[in-house]
Amino acid sequence: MTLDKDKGLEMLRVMLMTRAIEERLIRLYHQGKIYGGVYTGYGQEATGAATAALAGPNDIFTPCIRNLSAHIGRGASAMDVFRQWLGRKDGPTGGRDSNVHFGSAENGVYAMISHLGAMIPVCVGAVMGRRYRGLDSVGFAFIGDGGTSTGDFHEAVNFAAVRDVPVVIMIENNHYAYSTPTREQYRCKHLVDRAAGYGIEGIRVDGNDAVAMAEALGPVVEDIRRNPRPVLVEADTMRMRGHGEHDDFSYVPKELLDAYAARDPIRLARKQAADHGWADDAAADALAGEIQSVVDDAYKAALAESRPDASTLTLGVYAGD
Ligand SMILES: Cc1ncc(C[n+]2csc(CCOP(=O)(O)OP(=O)(O)O)c2C)c(N)n1
Repeated sequence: MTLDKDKGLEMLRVMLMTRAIEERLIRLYHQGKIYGGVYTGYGQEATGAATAALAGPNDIFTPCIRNLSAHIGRGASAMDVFRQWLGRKDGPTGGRDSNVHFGSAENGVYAMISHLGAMIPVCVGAVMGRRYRGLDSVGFAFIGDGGTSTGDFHEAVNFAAVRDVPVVIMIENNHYAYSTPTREQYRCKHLVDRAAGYGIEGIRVDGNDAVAMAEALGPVVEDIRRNPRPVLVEADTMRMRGHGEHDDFSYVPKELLDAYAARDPIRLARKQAADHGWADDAAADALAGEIQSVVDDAYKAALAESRPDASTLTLGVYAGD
């Protein structure tokens, strides 16, 4: 599959937007303006950008904590994200949550819950529901290397396999599950080797190269949309910051970080854009500048907004409130 200029530039936009938002969230966290932790997908922006570029309007996404780019790729704005993290009343969760647990029914993005693996069966079930209604939906379920050790992961992948549910189960292998390295997580060579055990196809991709990933997965997504079945994808990537901003990640060898810094997803996307003739350096700089000003305006505007009024605390607990 060869990507066109629109898709190529859209992926670059999504990654630049995600990076600019997360850089600001990190600062807001260190300024004490965000309650609780801040978890980012810094260095992992390509997976969400590539999958969103391949998805259709009826598709379902269940992102995890590293997948802000999937939210952005499906239509979330910088304002949505800052309102959410700052707990503002007009944010996606109305200020009830000030963390990653937000989604958008309109965009087909389900708000994650924290229990690792638990969103995969949700994604599988949601796609089945839409398929029963005659829609052409495909699911995109994200999980980390650590999350693949859960029972929910196994149950959901096996169930999707025997029911032929078209879901892309995207394992982002970023080398660490908090401080647990992959050598203490699994014994197979690659996580994607497990696909054979489920009787499904497995594909290993460079998780930092959005263009290469979209080119590799594009035909697969089209095929499972027509001939429904799940596919297991392992994206090789790296968590470039701590588990959350409270974590100094001193347990990660510097050489590993250096190796992946040289393959930063945005750097690769810019190179691909230049090589394909979609955007030269000046055009990519201009795009980054425009995005930065959108992000700067959004966080300032969100900071100026109010939190929900305490008297509304019990509203929305039951449907119809
Ligand atoms: C079932 C379950 N066990 C433990 C946790 C606590 N926990 C949250 S994130 C995390 C590490 C996740 O690692 P991984 O799946 O590799 O994703 P990454 O953070 O590297 O993206 C753990 C242990 C949890 N949320 N759910």
